[in-house]
Amino acid sequence: MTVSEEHLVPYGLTCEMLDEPLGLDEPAPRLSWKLRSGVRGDAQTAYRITVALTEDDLDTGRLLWDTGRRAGEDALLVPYDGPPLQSSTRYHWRVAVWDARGEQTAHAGSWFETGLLHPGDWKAAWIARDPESAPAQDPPQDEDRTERTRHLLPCAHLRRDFTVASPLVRARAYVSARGLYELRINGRRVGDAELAPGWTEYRHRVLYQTYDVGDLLREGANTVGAVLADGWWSGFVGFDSRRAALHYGDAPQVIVQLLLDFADGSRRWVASDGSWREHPGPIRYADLLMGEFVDARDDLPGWDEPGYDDSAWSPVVVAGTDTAVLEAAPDRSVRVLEDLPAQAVRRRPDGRFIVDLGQNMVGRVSLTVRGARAGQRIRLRHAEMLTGDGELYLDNLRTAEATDFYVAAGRPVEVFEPRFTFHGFRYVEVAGYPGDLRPDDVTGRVLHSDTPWTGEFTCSDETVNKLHDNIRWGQRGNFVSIPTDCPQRDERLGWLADAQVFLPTACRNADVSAFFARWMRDVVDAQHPDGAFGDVVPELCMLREGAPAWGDGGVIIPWTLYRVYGDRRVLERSYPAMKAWVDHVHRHNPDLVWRRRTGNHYGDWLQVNAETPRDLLATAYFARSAELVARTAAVLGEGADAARYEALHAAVRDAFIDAFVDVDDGSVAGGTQTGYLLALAFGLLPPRTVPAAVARLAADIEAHDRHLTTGFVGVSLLCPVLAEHGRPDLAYALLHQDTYPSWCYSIRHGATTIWERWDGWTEEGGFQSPAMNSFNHYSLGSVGEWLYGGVAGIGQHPDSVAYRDLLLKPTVGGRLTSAHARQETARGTVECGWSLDPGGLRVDAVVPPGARAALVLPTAAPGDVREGGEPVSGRDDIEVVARTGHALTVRLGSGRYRFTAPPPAPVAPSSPSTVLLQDSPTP
Ligand code: RAM
Repeated sequence: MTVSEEHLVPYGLTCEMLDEPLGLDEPAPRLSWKLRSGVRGDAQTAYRITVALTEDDLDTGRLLWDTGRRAGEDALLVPYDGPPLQSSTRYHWRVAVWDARGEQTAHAGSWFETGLLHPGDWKAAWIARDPESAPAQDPPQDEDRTERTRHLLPCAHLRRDFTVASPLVRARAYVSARGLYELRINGRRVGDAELAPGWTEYRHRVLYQTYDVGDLLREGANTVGAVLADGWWSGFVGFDSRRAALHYGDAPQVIVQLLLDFADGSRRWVASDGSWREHPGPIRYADLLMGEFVDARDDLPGWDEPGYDDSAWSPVVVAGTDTAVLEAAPDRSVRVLEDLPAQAVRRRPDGRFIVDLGQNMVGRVSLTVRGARAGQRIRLRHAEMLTGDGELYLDNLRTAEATDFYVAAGRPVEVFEPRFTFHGFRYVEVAGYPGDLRPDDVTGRVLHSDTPWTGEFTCSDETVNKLHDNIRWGQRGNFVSIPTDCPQRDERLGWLADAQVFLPTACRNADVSAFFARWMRDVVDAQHPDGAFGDVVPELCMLREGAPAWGDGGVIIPWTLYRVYGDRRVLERSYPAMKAWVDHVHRHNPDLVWRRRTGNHYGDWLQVNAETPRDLLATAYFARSAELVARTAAVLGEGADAARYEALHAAVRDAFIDAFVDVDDGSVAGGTQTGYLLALAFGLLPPRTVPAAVARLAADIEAHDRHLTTGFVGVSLLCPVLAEHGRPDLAYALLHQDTYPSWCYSIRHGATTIWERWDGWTEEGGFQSPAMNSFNHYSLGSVGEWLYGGVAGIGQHPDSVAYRDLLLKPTVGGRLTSAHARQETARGTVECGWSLDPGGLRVDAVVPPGARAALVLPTAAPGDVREGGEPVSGRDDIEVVARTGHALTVRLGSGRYRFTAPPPAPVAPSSPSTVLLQDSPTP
């Protein structure tokens, strides 16, 4: 329908937070749309959703479900409530909206498709290479095999031929693996998912992907094939020096089911079973940590096409028929989402080349090889950093070998790109390359979970922009199927604290709703029977109960997803587990100071000589989790629970004050920045104590010559707490600081990602201990949230959900002369930005239909504020709600606004700290 963009228009339609999802298995999938309108103050006043089997049916009114005209602003996650959905069926849906005048202005349509909803829908069996079958290849004798790679087995290629006897109207492939798979049909790769089916808590769920394969099949002879690698199922995972065999299985398996719908209305399944045949092929081994070894002389030309002679291949074995563990992937796959050209190639005296991609990235390289002789062996090693003499710095990879081998087939031009491994690197060493390696021969293929970018931040300071860029690279590199801590060494685990501190930043940058909601299912399922969440999920290597701030991720993450995306279902599904966690902590700490059952208590991990008392940190988190469980209970209508956990929250807060706070002088035990930050951010102090505590926090930062000392736990709170409590000057001082320890210190020394440790590399000490020193960790990048929320000023009211009640509060300060953020929220586009120029201050804001905003405009002359060139008072589109000496607060409905005002008075670093601390020095 063509409509004027002037009026209310729905766009960005999603089902289960995905755009046109293929193969969902939610029985009541939720439909959402965003809104835009050129009319100020516009809002949706009613909507109507219709669902049918075809678009024609939507037009002609042959509907399966029709909400009728429903009054209200709802546009988010409206659950389908029509007749039960059928398996493997596409449903078309349409939403029509009525605007603020009550007129129907536009409609938009989309579709979703169901997967295999019922256990009986799976006809396929898990198949695998027969461990008894004679190896079709000589046992590995490659001199480059190491102790760890010696026992890795070739990637099985599995195939079968089949005939399509009559015209098809539709074909689907449902595929999964215990391991990693690549599906092939008639010589072509199916889909572009990488590392599929992804990593989940395999004991509870293995995901399957759905592909539309209609274009790949033809009438007559067809072939389906799969290549199978160990991946997380049976490869090396984490830092145990053993293979994952002990965690999951000892060899990979695949399950494939093709659905063929014929023009005559009949249907046929082609399913993996004992009739498939198997052969090793060119991939001698592939392992996520160790790397991939391809011998192109063993290529199997035509193996995935009809007419191939597989008589020398071995029969597969049926490894199982258990399909209950299979769930439709509810989020987007890992994909190659960017290519990086090599920036420079340096030849070493011995003929090796060191390639610089200019960016610490995650993925692998594509290497073009020209004129190699058959059997020529090329070795690729990967590293994040170089040593002083220009060689790869490999020590921090620990036991991860991150080494790929390619043995050339001897063709004039060959391209090597490993398929079942990934590395974290900026530099690649290429050894054994024939002739001269040119930058054009190497491309960095960046892969990560496809979580669409939704946020933009930019400001007038290039170092701050670089920090933002580095934060985003940390997000890319560590959202690989699960949120990991690091992508390079033998770890790459789903640490809960890292995830919870970074999640607010992640949600600003990208739509991580489906990605995190899916991971939360695993967090819940991995909960220990007594209620403890783990430190890492999927749970392996670290089997103890979660530490304070780590286990609490199980409470904080679903709450954050609800606040940002309005995902109530993730709250409902996590709620019993959230409660059980708080009950577990409470049961073992009846005196409400969390001292017992603290797991591997990491404290304020990787702080800088400022150890926060661990009981204090733990108790602050106990209070926070109790509070969030209470708020969750209230959202879910569990009134009695809400009261009970609110009482617990209040009691833990009292216990915190008794144990750790001097309410008169504002000191908090230990006197660390993180101690003050936790007390202030989590609302643990009596109001009268707050100013003194802020002053002490500020004094500590000053005492460190305006440097931070925070680790993973405190760092995300620093700038927001300082700015909220009247010290934006200090928040900016820390943001701009570029001597050690600071964010910009790493940038000054060439960082292109966020480092795990403030002192990952220093001028004085060089590299930190290689025992734990990642150069691609997102935790210390949790300041990204403040760039959007504080610097540019996009926030929401504490009770607001999915940016319904915006709080736009730009923070003019630091070295900046402008800052601007744009966020595609679940409701639509939100923008806030400011610039200082000789004419004064300009503030731009965009509020989507259905949202409203309070905008706090910092200016020395609130009486002189104008919008669109006109004064703001007496207007019906802008309500002035407060005027103080240095700010004007206005309330806005939807629309695009441009305010101009005299600039704010320079922020005088307020001095209560000085006054106070003369009387009572810091402890
Ligand atoms: C290391 C990593 C990780 C952190 C744990 C406690 O393995 O730094 O990010 O969460 O320690």
